[in-house]
Amino acid sequence: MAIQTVSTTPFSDQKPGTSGLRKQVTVFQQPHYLENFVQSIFDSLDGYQGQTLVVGGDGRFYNRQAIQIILKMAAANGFGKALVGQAGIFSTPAVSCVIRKYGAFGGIVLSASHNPGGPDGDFGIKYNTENGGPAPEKVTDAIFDRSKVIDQYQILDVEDVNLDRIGPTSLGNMTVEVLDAVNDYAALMETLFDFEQIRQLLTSGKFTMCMDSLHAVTGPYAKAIFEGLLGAAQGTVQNGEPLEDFGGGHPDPNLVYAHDLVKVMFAANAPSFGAASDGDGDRNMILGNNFFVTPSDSLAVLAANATLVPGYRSGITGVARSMPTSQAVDRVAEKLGIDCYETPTGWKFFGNLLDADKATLCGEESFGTGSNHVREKDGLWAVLFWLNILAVKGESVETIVKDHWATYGRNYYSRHDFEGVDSAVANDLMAGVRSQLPSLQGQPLGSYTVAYADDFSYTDPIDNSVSKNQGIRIGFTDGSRIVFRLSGTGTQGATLRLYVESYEPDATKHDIDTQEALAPLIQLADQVAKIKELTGFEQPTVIT
Ligand code: G16
Repeated sequence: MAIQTVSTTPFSDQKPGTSGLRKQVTVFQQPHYLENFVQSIFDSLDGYQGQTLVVGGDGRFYNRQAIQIILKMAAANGFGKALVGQAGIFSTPAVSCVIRKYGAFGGIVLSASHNPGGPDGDFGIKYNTENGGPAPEKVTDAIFDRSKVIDQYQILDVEDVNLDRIGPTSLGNMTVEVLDAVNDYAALMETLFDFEQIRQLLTSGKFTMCMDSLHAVTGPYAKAIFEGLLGAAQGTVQNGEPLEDFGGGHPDPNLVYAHDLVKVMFAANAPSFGAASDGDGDRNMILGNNFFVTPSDSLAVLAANATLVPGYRSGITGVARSMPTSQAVDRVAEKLGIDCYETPTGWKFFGNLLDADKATLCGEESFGTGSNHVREKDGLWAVLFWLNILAVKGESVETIVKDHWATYGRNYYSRHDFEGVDSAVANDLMAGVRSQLPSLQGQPLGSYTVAYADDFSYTDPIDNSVSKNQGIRIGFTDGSRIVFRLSGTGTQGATLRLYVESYEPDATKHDIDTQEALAPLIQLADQVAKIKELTGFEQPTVIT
Protein backbone atom coordinates (compact mmCIF):
# COMPACT_ATOMS: atom_id res chain seq x y z
CA MET A 1 0.00 0.00 0.00
CA ALA A 2 2.77 2.41 -0.95
CA ILE A 3 2.16 6.13 -0.98
CA GLN A 4 4.00 7.46 -3.99
CA THR A 5 5.35 10.98 -4.01
CA VAL A 6 5.49 12.03 -7.66
CA SER A 7 7.60 14.96 -8.87
CA THR A 8 5.81 17.36 -11.17
CA THR A 9 6.08 20.79 -12.74
CA PRO A 10 3.35 23.45 -12.69
CA PHE A 11 0.89 24.18 -15.49
CA SER A 12 0.24 27.87 -15.97
CA ASP A 13 -3.44 27.56 -17.00
CA GLN A 14 -5.15 26.18 -13.90
CA LYS A 15 -7.07 29.28 -12.90
CA PRO A 16 -10.66 28.32 -11.97
CA GLY A 17 -13.31 30.24 -13.93
CA THR A 18 -16.95 31.03 -13.11
CA SER A 19 -17.41 27.47 -11.90
CA GLY A 20 -14.16 25.59 -11.38
CA LEU A 21 -11.52 24.52 -13.90
CA ARG A 22 -12.99 23.64 -17.31
CA LYS A 23 -10.83 22.47 -20.20
CA GLN A 24 -10.97 20.12 -23.11
CA VAL A 25 -10.67 16.45 -22.14
CA THR A 26 -7.35 16.26 -23.99
CA VAL A 27 -5.93 18.93 -21.68
CA PHE A 28 -6.97 16.95 -18.60
CA GLN A 29 -5.46 13.79 -20.10
CA GLN A 30 -1.96 15.28 -20.13
CA PRO A 31 0.30 13.52 -17.63
CA HIS A 32 0.03 15.12 -14.15
CA TYR A 33 -2.54 17.74 -15.22
CA LEU A 34 -5.46 16.50 -13.10
CA GLU A 35 -3.13 15.36 -10.31
CA ASN A 36 -1.52 18.81 -10.05
CA PHE A 37 -4.90 20.49 -9.69
CA VAL A 38 -6.20 17.98 -7.13
CA GLN A 39 -3.03 18.28 -5.03
CA SER A 40 -3.33 22.08 -5.29
CA ILE A 41 -6.85 21.77 -3.85
CA PHE A 42 -5.67 19.60 -0.97
CA ASP A 43 -2.64 21.83 -0.31
CA SER A 44 -4.98 24.83 -0.01
CA LEU A 45 -7.12 23.21 2.68
CA ASP A 46 -6.50 22.79 6.39
CA GLY A 47 -7.74 20.14 8.78
CA TYR A 48 -9.03 17.41 6.47
CA GLN A 49 -6.99 14.54 7.99
CA GLY A 50 -9.39 11.70 8.81
CA GLN A 51 -12.35 13.67 7.39
CA THR A 52 -14.86 12.80 4.67
CA LEU A 53 -14.65 13.86 1.02
CA VAL A 54 -17.60 13.50 -1.40
CA VAL A 55 -16.68 12.71 -5.00
CA GLY A 56 -18.94 12.46 -8.00
CA GLY A 57 -19.46 13.64 -11.52
CA ASP A 58 -21.96 13.92 -14.33
CA GLY A 59 -20.81 10.70 -16.02
CA ARG A 60 -19.14 12.39 -18.96
CA PHE A 61 -16.13 10.89 -20.73
CA TYR A 62 -13.09 10.67 -18.38
CA ASN A 63 -15.32 10.72 -15.26
CA ARG A 64 -14.40 7.22 -14.08
CA GLN A 65 -10.67 7.62 -14.69
CA ALA A 66 -10.62 10.97 -12.89
CA ILE A 67 -12.50 9.56 -9.89
CA GLN A 68 -9.99 6.71 -9.49
CA ILE A 69 -7.11 9.21 -9.49
CA ILE A 70 -8.87 11.50 -7.01
CA LEU A 71 -9.71 8.64 -4.62
CA LYS A 72 -6.12 7.37 -4.62
CA MET A 73 -4.85 10.90 -3.99
CA ALA A 74 -7.42 11.55 -1.24
CA ALA A 75 -6.32 8.34 0.50
CA ALA A 76 -2.62 9.21 0.13
CA ASN A 77 -3.24 12.70 1.52
CA GLY A 78 -4.98 11.42 4.65
CA PHE A 79 -8.74 11.71 4.13
CA GLY A 80 -10.54 9.15 6.32
CA LYS A 81 -13.51 8.46 4.10
CA ALA A 82 -14.80 9.12 0.60
CA LEU A 83 -18.47 9.03 -0.38
CA VAL A 84 -18.89 8.29 -4.07
CA GLY A 85 -22.00 7.98 -6.22
CA GLN A 86 -22.58 4.58 -7.81
CA ALA A 87 -20.79 4.35 -11.18
CA GLY A 88 -19.06 7.61 -10.20
CA ILE A 89 -22.26 9.54 -10.81
CA PHE A 90 -23.72 12.33 -8.71
CA SER A 91 -25.58 15.35 -9.99
CA THR A 92 -24.07 18.61 -8.75
CA PRO A 93 -27.01 19.35 -6.40
CA ALA A 94 -26.79 15.75 -5.12
CA VAL A 95 -23.12 16.32 -4.20
CA SER A 96 -24.18 19.40 -2.28
CA CYS A 97 -26.96 17.46 -0.57
CA VAL A 98 -24.63 14.60 0.41
CA ILE A 99 -21.89 16.92 1.74
CA ARG A 100 -24.44 18.59 4.01
CA LYS A 101 -26.30 15.46 5.08
CA TYR A 102 -23.19 13.51 6.11
CA GLY A 103 -21.22 16.48 7.49
CA ALA A 104 -18.41 15.99 4.98
CA PHE A 105 -15.34 18.23 4.94
CA GLY A 106 -15.97 19.05 1.29
CA GLY A 107 -16.47 17.54 -2.13
CA ILE A 108 -15.07 17.36 -5.61
CA VAL A 109 -17.49 17.71 -8.53
CA LEU A 110 -16.43 16.51 -11.97
CA SER A 111 -18.36 18.24 -14.71
CA ALA A 112 -18.16 20.80 -17.46
CA SER A 113 -21.87 21.39 -16.94
CA HIS A 114 -23.61 22.27 -20.22
CA ASN A 115 -20.46 21.99 -22.36
CA PRO A 116 -20.35 19.02 -24.76
CA GLY A 117 -18.62 15.80 -23.64
CA GLY A 118 -16.79 12.87 -25.22
CA PRO A 119 -13.09 12.42 -26.08
CA ASP A 120 -13.09 15.72 -28.00
CA GLY A 121 -15.44 17.49 -25.60
CA ASP A 122 -14.89 19.23 -22.29
CA PHE A 123 -14.19 18.12 -18.74
CA GLY A 124 -14.14 20.05 -15.49
CA ILE A 125 -13.39 19.90 -11.78
CA LYS A 126 -14.40 22.10 -8.88
CA TYR A 127 -14.11 21.99 -5.13
CA ASN A 128 -17.11 22.47 -2.83
CA THR A 129 -16.72 23.40 0.82
CA GLU A 130 -18.42 21.99 3.91
CA ASN A 131 -21.58 24.08 3.38
CA GLY A 132 -22.03 22.09 0.16
CA GLY A 133 -21.41 25.07 -2.09
CA PRO A 134 -18.74 25.99 -4.64
CA ALA A 135 -15.57 27.25 -2.99
CA PRO A 136 -15.51 31.04 -2.63
CA GLU A 137 -12.94 33.12 -4.50
CA LYS A 138 -10.45 33.21 -1.64
CA VAL A 139 -10.23 29.40 -1.85
CA THR A 140 -10.12 29.21 -5.66
CA ASP A 141 -7.45 31.93 -5.67
CA ALA A 142 -5.40 29.90 -3.17
CA ILE A 143 -5.77 26.78 -5.36
CA PHE A 144 -4.59 28.72 -8.41
CA ASP A 145 -1.62 30.20 -6.51
CA ARG A 146 -0.61 26.73 -5.36
CA SER A 147 -0.95 25.30 -8.88
CA LYS A 148 1.66 27.80 -10.08
CA VAL A 149 4.39 26.45 -7.81
CA ILE A 150 3.45 22.83 -7.18
CA ASP A 151 6.37 20.40 -7.46
CA GLN A 152 4.97 17.09 -6.17
CA TYR A 153 1.81 15.17 -5.39
CA GLN A 154 0.86 12.10 -3.35
CA ILE A 155 -0.99 9.13 -4.75
CA LEU A 156 -1.57 5.56 -3.60
CA ASP A 157 -0.20 2.76 -5.76
CA VAL A 158 -3.22 0.41 -5.65
CA GLU A 159 -5.85 -1.28 -7.82
CA ASP A 160 -8.89 0.70 -8.91
CA VAL A 161 -11.96 0.75 -6.65
CA ASN A 162 -15.14 -0.97 -7.87
CA LEU A 163 -17.44 2.03 -8.32
CA ASP A 164 -20.46 -0.05 -9.32
CA ARG A 165 -20.96 -2.04 -6.11
CA ILE A 166 -22.83 -0.18 -3.37
CA GLY A 167 -21.17 -0.37 0.03
CA PRO A 168 -17.79 0.22 1.71
CA THR A 169 -14.29 -0.83 0.58
CA SER A 170 -10.87 0.04 1.89
CA LEU A 171 -8.37 2.08 -0.05
CA GLY A 172 -5.22 2.25 2.06
CA ASN A 173 -6.33 3.77 5.34
CA MET A 174 -9.36 5.42 3.74
CA THR A 175 -12.84 3.89 3.44
CA VAL A 176 -14.60 4.37 0.13
CA GLU A 177 -18.38 4.16 0.50
CA VAL A 178 -20.25 3.81 -2.78
CA LEU A 179 -23.76 5.28 -2.36
CA ASP A 180 -26.90 5.00 -4.44
CA ALA A 181 -26.68 8.29 -6.37
CA VAL A 182 -30.40 9.12 -6.13
CA ASN A 183 -31.69 8.13 -2.65
CA ASP A 184 -30.45 10.98 -0.46
CA TYR A 185 -31.42 13.59 -3.03
CA ALA A 186 -34.92 12.16 -3.56
CA ALA A 187 -35.44 12.00 0.21
CA LEU A 188 -34.57 15.69 0.50
CA MET A 189 -37.04 16.58 -2.26
CA GLU A 190 -39.80 14.73 -0.38
CA THR A 191 -39.27 17.02 2.62
CA LEU A 192 -39.74 20.16 0.50
CA PHE A 193 -42.65 19.41 -1.83
CA ASP A 194 -46.14 18.00 -1.53
CA PHE A 195 -45.50 14.71 -3.35
CA GLU A 196 -49.07 13.53 -2.77
CA GLN A 197 -50.58 16.57 -4.45
CA ILE A 198 -48.10 16.38 -7.35
CA ARG A 199 -48.87 12.66 -7.71
CA GLN A 200 -52.58 13.46 -7.99
CA LEU A 201 -51.82 16.00 -10.72
CA LEU A 202 -49.56 13.65 -12.68
CA THR A 203 -52.01 10.75 -12.49
CA SER A 204 -55.19 12.79 -13.04
CA GLY A 205 -55.25 12.04 -16.76
CA LYS A 206 -55.70 15.78 -17.40
CA PHE A 207 -52.08 16.81 -17.09
CA THR A 208 -49.17 15.61 -19.22
CA MET A 209 -45.50 16.23 -18.76
CA CYS A 210 -42.31 15.79 -20.76
CA MET A 211 -38.93 15.89 -19.02
CA ASP A 212 -35.81 15.92 -21.20
CA SER A 213 -32.64 14.83 -19.42
CA LEU A 214 -30.57 15.38 -22.59
CA HIS A 215 -28.73 12.07 -22.04
CA ALA A 216 -27.08 13.63 -19.01
CA VAL A 217 -26.94 13.05 -15.28
CA THR A 218 -30.57 13.69 -14.27
CA GLY A 219 -31.90 10.67 -16.22
CA PRO A 220 -31.81 8.27 -13.25
CA TYR A 221 -32.99 10.98 -10.82
CA ALA A 222 -35.89 12.07 -13.04
CA LYS A 223 -37.02 8.51 -13.71
CA ALA A 224 -36.90 7.61 -10.02
CA ILE A 225 -38.71 10.76 -8.90
CA PHE A 226 -41.24 11.51 -11.66
CA GLU A 227 -42.00 8.06 -13.05
CA GLY A 228 -41.28 6.22 -9.80
CA LEU A 229 -42.27 8.18 -6.69
CA LEU A 230 -44.74 10.52 -8.41
CA GLY A 231 -46.42 8.03 -10.72
CA ALA A 232 -45.98 9.91 -14.01
CA ALA A 233 -46.46 7.78 -17.13
CA GLN A 234 -43.51 5.67 -18.29
CA GLY A 235 -41.76 7.62 -21.02
CA THR A 236 -42.35 10.99 -19.32
CA VAL A 237 -38.56 11.25 -19.09
CA GLN A 238 -36.97 11.37 -22.54
CA ASN A 239 -33.25 11.02 -23.33
CA GLY A 240 -32.98 9.59 -19.82
CA GLU A 241 -29.96 7.36 -20.33
CA PRO A 242 -26.76 9.17 -19.27
CA LEU A 243 -24.16 8.87 -22.03
CA GLU A 244 -20.46 9.76 -21.89
CA ASP A 245 -20.88 12.14 -24.83
CA PHE A 246 -24.52 13.11 -24.15
CA GLY A 247 -25.42 11.49 -27.47
CA GLY A 248 -23.29 14.08 -29.27
CA GLY A 249 -25.42 17.04 -28.13
CA HIS A 250 -24.87 20.09 -25.95
CA PRO A 251 -26.47 19.16 -22.63
CA ASP A 252 -27.69 22.74 -22.28
CA PRO A 253 -31.36 23.31 -21.45
CA ASN A 254 -32.23 26.23 -23.69
CA LEU A 255 -34.44 26.69 -26.74
CA VAL A 256 -31.57 25.94 -29.12
CA TYR A 257 -29.92 22.87 -27.61
CA ALA A 258 -32.98 21.18 -26.05
CA HIS A 259 -34.48 20.89 -29.54
CA ASP A 260 -36.20 17.50 -28.98
CA LEU A 261 -38.18 18.95 -26.10
CA VAL A 262 -38.90 22.22 -27.90
CA LYS A 263 -40.32 20.23 -30.81
CA VAL A 264 -42.67 18.35 -28.46
CA MET A 265 -43.73 21.41 -26.46
CA PHE A 266 -44.38 23.67 -29.43
CA ALA A 267 -46.42 21.10 -31.40
CA ALA A 268 -50.20 20.87 -31.60
CA ASN A 269 -51.46 18.80 -28.63
CA ALA A 270 -48.28 19.54 -26.69
CA PRO A 271 -48.04 18.31 -23.08
CA SER A 272 -49.13 20.65 -20.29
CA PHE A 273 -45.63 20.99 -18.90
CA GLY A 274 -42.10 20.50 -20.19
CA ALA A 275 -38.70 20.75 -18.55
CA ALA A 276 -35.06 20.03 -19.30
CA SER A 277 -31.88 19.98 -17.25
CA ASP A 278 -28.20 20.17 -18.11
CA GLY A 279 -25.10 17.94 -18.03
CA ASP A 280 -24.69 17.95 -14.25
CA GLY A 281 -28.31 18.57 -13.28
CA ASP A 282 -28.07 22.04 -11.78
CA ARG A 283 -29.75 23.99 -14.59
CA ASN A 284 -33.37 23.88 -15.69
CA MET A 285 -35.63 25.12 -18.45
CA ILE A 286 -39.38 25.38 -17.88
CA LEU A 287 -41.92 25.28 -20.71
CA GLY A 288 -45.70 25.27 -20.86
CA ASN A 289 -47.83 24.14 -23.77
CA ASN A 290 -46.41 26.33 -26.58
CA PHE A 291 -44.92 28.66 -23.98
CA PHE A 292 -41.35 29.43 -22.82
CA VAL A 293 -40.66 30.72 -19.32
CA THR A 294 -37.47 32.79 -19.14
CA PRO A 295 -35.26 31.77 -16.22
CA SER A 296 -35.58 35.28 -14.78
CA ASP A 297 -39.38 35.08 -14.86
CA SER A 298 -39.23 31.58 -13.41
CA LEU A 299 -37.34 32.87 -10.37
CA ALA A 300 -39.88 35.67 -9.92
CA VAL A 301 -42.84 33.28 -10.18
CA LEU A 302 -41.31 30.85 -7.66
CA ALA A 303 -40.65 33.70 -5.23
CA ALA A 304 -44.18 35.08 -5.60
CA ASN A 305 -45.74 31.64 -5.03
CA ALA A 306 -43.29 30.16 -2.54
CA THR A 307 -45.74 29.90 0.32
CA LEU A 308 -47.87 27.46 -1.71
CA VAL A 309 -45.05 24.92 -1.30
CA PRO A 310 -44.56 23.07 2.04
CA GLY A 311 -40.81 23.70 2.30
CA TYR A 312 -41.32 27.47 2.00
CA ARG A 313 -44.75 27.81 3.61
CA SER A 314 -43.49 30.08 6.37
CA GLY A 315 -42.15 32.56 3.81
CA ILE A 316 -38.82 33.47 2.30
CA THR A 317 -36.33 35.73 4.05
CA GLY A 318 -34.91 37.31 0.92
CA VAL A 319 -34.00 36.63 -2.70
CA ALA A 320 -30.81 36.97 -4.71
CA ARG A 321 -30.08 37.11 -8.41
CA SER A 322 -26.94 37.55 -10.47
CA MET A 323 -26.44 41.04 -11.89
CA PRO A 324 -27.30 40.18 -15.53
CA THR A 325 -30.51 38.37 -14.48
CA SER A 326 -33.65 40.43 -15.12
CA GLN A 327 -35.09 42.55 -12.37
CA ALA A 328 -38.43 40.70 -12.38
CA VAL A 329 -37.72 39.16 -8.97
CA ASP A 330 -36.82 42.58 -7.52
CA ARG A 331 -40.48 43.60 -7.95
CA VAL A 332 -41.68 40.50 -6.12
CA ALA A 333 -39.24 41.19 -3.29
CA GLU A 334 -40.45 44.77 -3.05
CA LYS A 335 -44.06 43.64 -2.76
CA LEU A 336 -43.17 40.99 -0.16
CA GLY A 337 -41.10 43.52 1.78
CA ILE A 338 -37.97 41.37 1.67
CA ASP A 339 -34.41 42.11 0.53
CA CYS A 340 -33.19 41.39 -2.98
CA TYR A 341 -29.44 40.95 -3.47
CA GLU A 342 -27.62 41.50 -6.75
CA THR A 343 -24.45 39.39 -7.02
CA PRO A 344 -21.86 38.72 -9.73
CA THR A 345 -22.42 35.77 -12.07
CA GLY A 346 -21.44 32.49 -10.37
CA TRP A 347 -23.40 30.41 -7.89
CA LYS A 348 -20.54 30.71 -5.40
CA PHE A 349 -21.62 34.29 -4.67
CA PHE A 350 -24.94 33.11 -3.20
CA GLY A 351 -23.29 30.86 -0.58
CA ASN A 352 -22.76 33.47 2.13
CA LEU A 353 -26.26 34.92 1.68
CA LEU A 354 -27.82 31.46 2.01
CA ASP A 355 -25.65 30.52 5.01
CA ALA A 356 -26.59 33.77 6.76
CA ASP A 357 -30.28 33.21 5.93
CA LYS A 358 -30.42 36.54 4.11
CA ALA A 359 -31.73 34.86 0.96
CA THR A 360 -33.94 31.78 0.65
CA LEU A 361 -34.33 31.63 -3.15
CA CYS A 362 -31.64 32.49 -5.70
CA GLY A 363 -31.54 32.46 -9.46
CA GLU A 364 -29.73 33.37 -12.61
CA GLU A 365 -30.59 34.10 -16.20
CA SER A 366 -28.36 31.18 -17.21
CA PHE A 367 -31.12 28.69 -16.38
CA GLY A 368 -30.15 28.28 -12.73
CA THR A 369 -32.57 28.40 -9.80
CA GLY A 370 -32.15 27.14 -6.27
CA SER A 371 -32.75 27.67 -2.58
CA ASN A 372 -31.26 27.16 0.84
CA HIS A 373 -32.01 23.39 0.71
CA VAL A 374 -28.51 22.88 -0.79
CA ARG A 375 -25.76 25.27 -1.86
CA GLU A 376 -25.91 24.66 -5.62
CA LYS A 377 -28.53 25.54 -8.15
CA ASP A 378 -30.84 22.62 -8.64
CA GLY A 379 -32.58 21.67 -11.88
CA LEU A 380 -35.01 19.00 -10.68
CA TRP A 381 -35.84 21.00 -7.57
CA ALA A 382 -37.03 23.82 -9.87
CA VAL A 383 -39.14 21.36 -11.88
CA LEU A 384 -40.72 20.01 -8.69
CA PHE A 385 -41.34 23.56 -7.43
CA TRP A 386 -43.23 24.35 -10.64
CA LEU A 387 -45.17 21.09 -10.45
CA ASN A 388 -46.16 21.86 -6.87
CA ILE A 389 -47.39 25.34 -7.84
CA LEU A 390 -49.27 23.92 -10.86
CA ALA A 391 -50.88 21.27 -8.64
CA VAL A 392 -52.05 23.85 -6.11
CA LYS A 393 -53.23 26.48 -8.58
CA GLY A 394 -54.75 24.17 -11.18
CA GLU A 395 -53.83 26.66 -13.91
CA SER A 396 -51.60 26.39 -16.96
CA VAL A 397 -47.99 27.57 -17.02
CA GLU A 398 -48.93 30.32 -19.47
CA THR A 399 -51.79 31.60 -17.30
CA ILE A 400 -49.59 31.68 -14.21
CA VAL A 401 -46.85 33.65 -15.99
CA LYS A 402 -49.25 36.07 -17.71
CA ASP A 403 -51.07 36.72 -14.43
CA HIS A 404 -47.69 37.38 -12.87
CA TRP A 405 -46.90 39.97 -15.57
CA ALA A 406 -50.32 41.57 -15.10
CA THR A 407 -49.56 41.98 -11.39
CA TYR A 408 -45.91 43.01 -11.52
CA GLY A 409 -45.35 44.22 -15.08
CA ARG A 410 -43.26 42.35 -17.62
CA ASN A 411 -39.47 42.47 -17.80
CA TYR A 412 -38.74 41.73 -21.45
CA TYR A 413 -35.41 39.97 -21.40
CA SER A 414 -32.98 38.24 -23.72
CA ARG A 415 -29.35 37.13 -23.82
CA HIS A 416 -27.35 37.11 -27.04
CA ASP A 417 -24.24 34.94 -27.09
CA PHE A 418 -21.40 35.34 -29.54
CA GLU A 419 -19.43 32.11 -29.15
CA GLY A 420 -15.93 31.41 -30.39
CA VAL A 421 -14.85 35.05 -30.68
CA ASP A 422 -11.10 35.58 -30.84
CA SER A 423 -10.03 36.33 -27.24
CA ALA A 424 -7.98 39.41 -28.15
CA VAL A 425 -10.90 40.84 -30.14
CA ALA A 426 -13.30 40.18 -27.25
CA ASN A 427 -10.98 41.88 -24.76
CA ASP A 428 -10.56 44.88 -27.07
CA LEU A 429 -14.31 45.14 -27.49
CA MET A 430 -14.83 45.15 -23.72
CA ALA A 431 -12.03 47.71 -23.27
CA GLY A 432 -13.69 49.88 -25.92
CA VAL A 433 -17.01 49.88 -24.04
CA ARG A 434 -15.26 50.43 -20.71
CA SER A 435 -13.49 53.50 -22.07
CA GLN A 436 -16.86 55.10 -22.93
CA LEU A 437 -18.38 54.65 -19.48
CA PRO A 438 -17.37 57.98 -17.91
CA SER A 439 -18.74 59.98 -20.84
CA LEU A 440 -22.04 58.06 -21.07
CA GLN A 441 -23.30 59.00 -17.62
CA GLY A 442 -26.45 61.17 -17.87
CA GLN A 443 -26.25 61.33 -21.67
CA PRO A 444 -29.01 60.56 -24.20
CA LEU A 445 -28.47 57.33 -26.14
CA GLY A 446 -30.99 56.73 -28.92
CA SER A 447 -34.35 57.50 -27.37
CA TYR A 448 -33.05 56.57 -23.90
CA THR A 449 -31.13 58.50 -21.25
CA VAL A 450 -28.25 56.80 -19.45
CA ALA A 451 -28.83 56.69 -15.68
CA TYR A 452 -25.62 54.84 -14.84
CA ALA A 453 -22.76 53.21 -16.74
CA ASP A 454 -20.22 51.16 -14.79
CA ASP A 455 -18.25 47.97 -14.42
CA PHE A 456 -20.13 45.99 -11.78
CA SER A 457 -18.36 45.56 -8.48
CA TYR A 458 -19.75 43.53 -5.57
CA THR A 459 -19.00 43.74 -1.88
CA ASP A 460 -20.17 40.62 -0.10
CA PRO A 461 -22.38 41.79 2.80
CA ILE A 462 -21.19 38.94 5.04
CA ASP A 463 -17.41 38.82 4.66
CA ASN A 464 -16.90 42.18 2.90
CA SER A 465 -14.83 40.59 0.13
CA VAL A 466 -14.83 42.69 -3.03
CA SER A 467 -15.19 41.27 -6.57
CA LYS A 468 -14.47 43.81 -9.30
CA ASN A 469 -15.00 43.92 -13.09
CA GLN A 470 -18.00 41.60 -13.07
CA GLY A 471 -19.68 42.92 -16.21
CA ILE A 472 -20.33 46.29 -17.83
CA ARG A 473 -23.77 47.76 -17.20
CA ILE A 474 -25.46 50.60 -18.98
CA GLY A 475 -28.74 51.40 -17.22
CA PHE A 476 -31.34 53.83 -18.49
CA THR A 477 -33.70 56.14 -16.67
CA ASP A 478 -36.75 54.00 -17.59
CA GLY A 479 -35.23 50.91 -15.91
CA SER A 480 -33.98 49.32 -19.16
CA ARG A 481 -30.46 47.89 -19.20
CA ILE A 482 -27.82 46.52 -21.50
CA VAL A 483 -25.02 44.46 -19.99
CA PHE A 484 -21.81 43.12 -21.56
CA ARG A 485 -19.79 40.25 -20.08
CA LEU A 486 -17.27 37.68 -21.19
CA SER A 487 -18.23 34.16 -20.16
CA GLY A 488 -16.06 32.43 -17.57
CA THR A 489 -17.08 28.88 -18.48
CA GLY A 490 -15.99 28.41 -22.10
CA THR A 491 -12.92 26.47 -23.14
CA GLN A 492 -12.13 27.86 -26.59
CA GLY A 493 -11.74 31.50 -27.57
CA ALA A 494 -14.13 33.89 -25.85
CA THR A 495 -17.90 34.03 -25.56
CA LEU A 496 -19.32 37.52 -25.48
CA ARG A 497 -22.64 37.74 -23.68
CA LEU A 498 -24.99 40.65 -24.28
CA TYR A 499 -27.92 40.86 -21.86
CA VAL A 500 -30.83 43.15 -22.71
CA GLU A 501 -33.80 44.07 -20.56
CA SER A 502 -36.69 46.50 -20.64
CA TYR A 503 -39.66 46.90 -18.32
CA GLU A 504 -43.26 47.14 -19.53
CA PRO A 505 -45.91 47.85 -16.88
CA ASP A 506 -48.82 48.02 -19.35
CA ALA A 507 -50.55 44.60 -19.59
CA THR A 508 -51.92 45.44 -23.05
CA LYS A 509 -48.32 45.45 -24.28
CA HIS A 510 -47.24 42.10 -22.83
CA ASP A 511 -47.71 40.02 -25.97
CA ILE A 512 -45.02 41.54 -28.14
CA ASP A 513 -42.32 39.23 -29.48
CA THR A 514 -39.32 39.52 -27.14
CA GLN A 515 -36.72 40.28 -29.82
CA GLU A 516 -39.04 42.88 -31.31
CA ALA A 517 -39.67 44.53 -27.96
CA LEU A 518 -35.93 44.70 -27.31
CA ALA A 519 -34.84 45.66 -30.84
CA PRO A 520 -34.01 49.34 -30.08
CA LEU A 521 -31.81 48.32 -27.13
CA ILE A 522 -30.10 45.56 -29.14
CA GLN A 523 -29.28 48.12 -31.80
CA LEU A 524 -27.89 50.54 -29.21
CA ALA A 525 -25.73 47.77 -27.77
CA ASP A 526 -24.20 47.17 -31.18
CA GLN A 527 -23.69 50.88 -31.65
CA VAL A 528 -21.83 51.19 -28.33
CA ALA A 529 -19.78 47.96 -28.55
CA LYS A 530 -19.41 47.62 -32.34
CA ILE A 531 -20.10 43.91 -31.99
CA LYS A 532 -20.73 43.18 -35.67
CA GLU A 533 -17.83 45.29 -36.86
CA LEU A 534 -15.25 43.95 -34.41
CA THR A 535 -16.25 40.28 -34.23
CA GLY A 536 -17.44 39.85 -37.81
CA PHE A 537 -20.56 38.10 -36.45
CA GLU A 538 -23.71 39.22 -38.22
CA GLN A 539 -25.90 37.33 -35.72
CA PRO A 540 -25.45 35.89 -32.24
CA THR A 541 -24.72 32.14 -32.17
CA VAL A 542 -27.33 31.55 -29.45
CA ILE A 543 -30.27 33.69 -28.37
CA THR A 544 -32.01 32.81 -25.11
C1 G16 B 1 -21.97 28.37 -14.10
C2 G16 B 1 -22.16 29.18 -12.86
C3 G16 B 1 -23.34 30.10 -13.02
C4 G16 B 1 -23.18 30.95 -14.25
C5 G16 B 1 -22.97 30.07 -15.46
C6 G16 B 1 -22.63 30.86 -16.71
O1 G16 B 1 -23.04 27.49 -14.27
O2 G16 B 1 -22.35 28.39 -11.72
O3 G16 B 1 -23.42 30.90 -11.89
O4 G16 B 1 -24.30 31.77 -14.43
O5 G16 B 1 -21.89 29.20 -15.23
O6 G16 B 1 -21.45 31.54 -16.48
P1 G16 B 1 -20.70 32.33 -17.63
O7 G16 B 1 -21.68 33.40 -18.07
O8 G16 B 1 -19.48 32.88 -16.99
O9 G16 B 1 -20.44 31.36 -18.75
P2 G16 B 1 -22.79 25.99 -14.70
O10 G16 B 1 -24.18 25.42 -14.86
O11 G16 B 1 -22.02 26.07 -15.99
O12 G16 B 1 -22.00 25.38 -13.61
